[in-house]
Amino acid sequence: MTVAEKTRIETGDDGFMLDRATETMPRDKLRELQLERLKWSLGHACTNSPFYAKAFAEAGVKPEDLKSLDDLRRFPFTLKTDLRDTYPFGMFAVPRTELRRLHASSGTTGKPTVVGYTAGDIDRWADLMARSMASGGARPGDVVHNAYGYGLFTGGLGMHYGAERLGCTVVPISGGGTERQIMLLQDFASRVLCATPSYALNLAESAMQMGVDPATLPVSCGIFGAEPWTEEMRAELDRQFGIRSVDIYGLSEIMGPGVACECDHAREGLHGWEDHFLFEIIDPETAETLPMGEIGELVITTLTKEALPIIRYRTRDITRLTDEPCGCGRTHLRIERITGRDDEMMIIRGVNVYPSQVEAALVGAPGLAPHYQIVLEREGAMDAMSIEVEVVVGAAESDDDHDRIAADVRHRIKGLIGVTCKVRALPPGSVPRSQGKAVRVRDMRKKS
Ligand code: DLL
Repeated sequence: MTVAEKTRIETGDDGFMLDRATETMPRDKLRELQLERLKWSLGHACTNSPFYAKAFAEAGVKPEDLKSLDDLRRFPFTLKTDLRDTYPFGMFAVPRTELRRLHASSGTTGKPTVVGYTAGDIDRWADLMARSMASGGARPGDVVHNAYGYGLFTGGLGMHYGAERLGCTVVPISGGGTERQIMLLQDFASRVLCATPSYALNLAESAMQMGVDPATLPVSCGIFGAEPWTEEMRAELDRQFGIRSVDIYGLSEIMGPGVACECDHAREGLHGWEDHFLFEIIDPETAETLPMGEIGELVITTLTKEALPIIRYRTRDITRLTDEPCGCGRTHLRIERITGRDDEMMIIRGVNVYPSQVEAALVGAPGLAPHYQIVLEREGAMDAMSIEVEVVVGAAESDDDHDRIAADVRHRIKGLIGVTCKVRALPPGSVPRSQGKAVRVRDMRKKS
């Protein structure tokens, strides 16, 4: 099928959808489709992946035991360590010669997590990315400036194939070379900017340093994700660029970007594409499945992946689901903006704190630039958090000014999160800028 044939444009009263029939499928039909595909996925995993054959046997379950979607609870979880333990190809369910592409997560230490795709997997991924981008406001014919990193990271190529499938013109710029990016954004008249939110912020700042107001750039749609970010950060990015930005979610173990994406209509939660994935929320402590609407850990099962079917993957991402109808007309459930990963949660004087809560308290505060880092230290037997913020140019002349701004931030954090912490207000440009996924936390506990 050609790109033009694939890029089926359907418009209606409620706007633009790439695949209206699927995106607005009644929920009972969607569940029927999920059940049929889930049976296939469990059977495929059990027959073709020795890892799953063993895992199912140990849990005493067979694919035939699944009669309803609820029966999935009887099947075992998959953990990130399972992918590491079977490095590199141990979980794949197709012969190596069927793999058309490999990606890998960077990982801070040791071996990366390797994922693989058949030609069919890459094709479906492009479809889902095109669907996500269309839902987020991209249109065929747009120039898409793709500043997600290319390479083993799924962001760059995932977006790239999706944008081409949608019928856009892709600028495969990747991350870095920030000043050049501003020039090309202007010269190529890119309407869509794809980047991590922290890198998008870096781009806006560089534009200003070059004397270019980011609001005058031709961009009107931002497709931002790959890291946690807040409504406050969205407001900041939308204001600086003069755009409407949407949140896109995904993870390499499940596919890459495009597992879920907000619609630019509501921007209230990310539509999780239920024709290809099954979403659950569990209690991260007990691993019990929680009802719709409860906050917990997101667990995802692939329904159509050939090379690497994944059953009940514990993402460690904390969020909640809703199947309330969305104003855009799409029927696929929505995943609330991810608060953070459960392994990023800090316990500060007995209070659970996610970096995103700190971001929400900081971004938009008077005199502050939207750049920050959290430093974790050990104070006796307790963890202590200090926050490095940055003042905007002209906001602080003297040490007293810096102290006043720091005291104000300390007060905001205490009021909004309920913890007392040290705050250092640093001169403009002091906090490291992101080229991709931002490093928000500097953990000094092991070193001190
Ligand atoms: O980050 C895939 C991606 C690329 C998503 C581009 C969106 C855009 P990984 O490198 O495997 O894949 O990292 C996946 O990043 O489990 C979350 O913890 C986090 N993450 C991804 N998107 C979001 C988001 C890509 N929108 C991990 N909000 C996930 C919050 C996100 N966290």
